[in-house]
Amino acid sequence: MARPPLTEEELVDRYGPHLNVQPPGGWNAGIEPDREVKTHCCFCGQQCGIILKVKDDEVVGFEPWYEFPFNEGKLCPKGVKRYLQNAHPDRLLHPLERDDQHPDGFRQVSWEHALDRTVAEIQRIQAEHGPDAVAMLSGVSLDNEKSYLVGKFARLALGTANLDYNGRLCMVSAGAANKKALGMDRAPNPWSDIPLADVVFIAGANVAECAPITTSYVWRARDRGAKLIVADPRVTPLARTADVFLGLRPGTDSALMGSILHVLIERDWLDHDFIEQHTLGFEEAAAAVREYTPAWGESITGVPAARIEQAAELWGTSATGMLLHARGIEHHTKGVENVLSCINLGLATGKYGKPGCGVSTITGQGNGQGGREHGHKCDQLPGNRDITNPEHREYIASVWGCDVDEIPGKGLTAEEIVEAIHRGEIKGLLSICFNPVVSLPDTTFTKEALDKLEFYGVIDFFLSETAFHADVVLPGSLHEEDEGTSTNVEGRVIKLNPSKVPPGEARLDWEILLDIAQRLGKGHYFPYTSAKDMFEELRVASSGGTADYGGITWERVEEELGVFWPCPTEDHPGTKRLYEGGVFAHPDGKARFHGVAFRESAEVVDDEYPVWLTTGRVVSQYLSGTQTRRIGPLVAQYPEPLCEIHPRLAEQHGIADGDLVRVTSRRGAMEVPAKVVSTIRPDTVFIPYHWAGRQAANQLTNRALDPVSKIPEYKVSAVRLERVGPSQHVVDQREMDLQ
Ligand SMILES: Nc1nc2c(c(=O)[nH]1)N[C@H]1C(S)=C(S)[C@@H](COP(=O)(O)OP(=O)(O)OC[C@H]3O[C@@H](n4cnc5c(=O)[nH]c(N)nc54)[C@H](O)[C@@H]3O)O[C@H]1N2
Ligand SMILES: Nc1nc2c(c(=O)[nH]1)N[C@H]1C(S)=C(S)[C@@H](COP(=O)(O)OP(=O)(O)OC[C@H]3O[C@@H](n4cnc5c(=O)[nH]c(N)nc54)[C@H](O)[C@@H]3O)O[C@H]1N2
Ligand code: SF4
Ligand SMILES: [Mo]
Repeated sequence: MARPPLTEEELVDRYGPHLNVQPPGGWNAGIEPDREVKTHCCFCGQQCGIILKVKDDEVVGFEPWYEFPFNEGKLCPKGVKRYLQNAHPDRLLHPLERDDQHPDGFRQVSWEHALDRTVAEIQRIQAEHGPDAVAMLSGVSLDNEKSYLVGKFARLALGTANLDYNGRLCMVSAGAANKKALGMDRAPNPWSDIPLADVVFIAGANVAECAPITTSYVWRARDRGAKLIVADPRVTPLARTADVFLGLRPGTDSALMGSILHVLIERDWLDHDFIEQHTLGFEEAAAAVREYTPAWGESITGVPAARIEQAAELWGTSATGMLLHARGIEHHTKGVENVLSCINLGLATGKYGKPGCGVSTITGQGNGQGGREHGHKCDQLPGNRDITNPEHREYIASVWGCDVDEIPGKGLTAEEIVEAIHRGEIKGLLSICFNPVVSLPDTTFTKEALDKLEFYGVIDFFLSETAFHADVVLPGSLHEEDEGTSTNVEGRVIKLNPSKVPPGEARLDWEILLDIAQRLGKGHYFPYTSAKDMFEELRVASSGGTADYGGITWERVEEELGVFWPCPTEDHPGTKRLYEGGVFAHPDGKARFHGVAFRESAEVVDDEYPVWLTTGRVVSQYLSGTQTRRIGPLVAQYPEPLCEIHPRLAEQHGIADGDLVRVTSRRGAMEVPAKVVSTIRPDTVFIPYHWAGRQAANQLTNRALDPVSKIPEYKVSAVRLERVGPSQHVVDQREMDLQ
């Protein structure tokens, strides 16, 4: 039986007064705002338009922004409640320094002291161990301006090669595959193309909970009669309405897509003209799937052969079609291959460069798109340039006014940085907008690594579980306190407007970085007085790159309600749909097929660990939860992680709904209440990962990485289950937050 929702009293009782359960002044208090600010939601990559109501320099509520074309006023529960993190009692208001004698573990210090200590430690470590012994980790909840700044800051102020970002846990498999196959890394379509598709194929994306606004685009296609195919080990809310549901075993997407390609070829549901004129490598892709009959596909994926044929027929015989994928196919040691196998289906049937046609990745974090273009990544320079390409380096050196040799080479990726810290090779770390203790696989390993650091500085607005391992915590800015641009799931650049100033002694993130650069003696490279100065430089730095923002101005973005890149000049309208006329972004204009052979995940089930574990999200919580676990109504909706188990698997283990279950993998174990549901495969369990400490799903996950993208395999681990007893609430949430 489902548990009744917690009352407000129960919530405060259980989670403590640090939880914001009410807006200032109470619900619907009818507060008259002083100002209304048109901006965008701080959470996912949909970047919905929203109007924030501001009174006395506090955000006190929101209004729908109906004119913004992407969401037309619609918001999901997180967008509606996001303003409650504002004025939160946990907000960091002063710099902190580790103090093991202090009851909180930290003492309050002056900015002067915090910055001096940070810079002194960076300089000491670099003098003793070389520049790359200090690494930086960053995140793409940061806007384009800050993403650009961090890329330049790490290379020129810190002088380290070892900069990477949390998109490494998110978008990189899609990014690598898009670049390999199509020459450019962006969804090929504006979302207004979705309603024009005759078939919508959703692979490894829980659209209704994780890209909620995209649901309305799918409904519009359905209203026109479009068919829906969904591939997921769980019958997600949208999958319940699918014409063809492909309930595959986790980690078998390339086998599924390979079998579909096999059928397309066998039945000749191919666009031969398109293949001939606009692509290379079809033979190689066809050869790889020669043996992948639907019967073989069934034996690997568990999806009945007849359904594989049905999916192939719908995709192959529809005049238009869009395939949307997300982390369900990308969080794998073969994440890049999985995406390439989807792109093969699009190319084989000519579904590119036309209205209602395309294979698109659904971006994750707020600026998951823009943040992966402007030099945040360990191998990248602005405009999606390559840090190992001499011409690209020369160009960026000319924009930055530095010697080309001052720009370090390619560095380590996020998980590799943590491994190098664990090995003792990297000794100092600065992080902004990243919570690796909760979000990286194998929590124990991550914590061990962080505790080996000689110096760790964190910039955040809450004391995240990771910040708790820091030596110095610098209080940065919340989304609504800064100004800049972000790039949504469609490649549409949008404008974020400030509602208030940071409280207490908290400062804008970019001002903190500029101060550190100044103290490191590199201030001359960062002569900015506003975020707009950084955007103007980003425009020049990205010009001529594949992600070209040269013609985009803040003013245009506001006036046009978003501008799509590439947009090389101010009189260029921006590019909504890529690859029109079958012209791809490789120098010869042709797309590449790839031969994709199925291989197993890094870890497979066996007698000791006989159950597949996959992890992901729920609608009311966001990422590592630092923000949404502090917003009362969102916590009320889903207060703690639950383990989804099929009734048959539950019965085998004597588990009833609500019972506490111990889930054990080779990395660790956790105890979590069971949610017995018939919407999951009987050989698989699912745990959302938004919680910390003993409630963290990443205690169980595997550090195995995709060899190309270096994304961790969050979607496949082998576990065993044991019933512990009837449900109980294991620990106090406050204790959790601090572990
Ligand atoms: N509510 C909410 N929304 C979010 C976020 C959030 O934290 N909360 N985060 C944002 C971010 S950063 C991201 S990356 C996106 C993620 O968005 P999604 O990728 O849609 O979300 P996930 O829950 O990680 O995984 C999606 C689906 O993959 C399925 N899956 C698991 N294993 C496999 C597999 O092997 N193959 C296939 N085909 N499917 C599999 C899961 O059952 C799940 O339904 O969401 C964004 N939006
Ligand atoms: N098991 C499992 N693990 C996963 C996933 C999964 O599906 N399963 N998904 C992975 C994915 S797709 C992602 S994207 C990652 C996300 O993992 P993280 O990036 O670690 O998660 P966030 O919650 O975004 O952490 C961001 C931190 O930055 C802070 N922050 C947010 N905005 C700002 C800002 O503007 N300025 C500053 N200074 N700080 C800010 C927040 O308070 C928070 O502490 O998790 C990954 N981990
Ligand atoms: S769909 Fe994403 S951007 Fe829109 S309101 Fe929800 S979390 Fe915010
Ligand atoms: Mo993500």
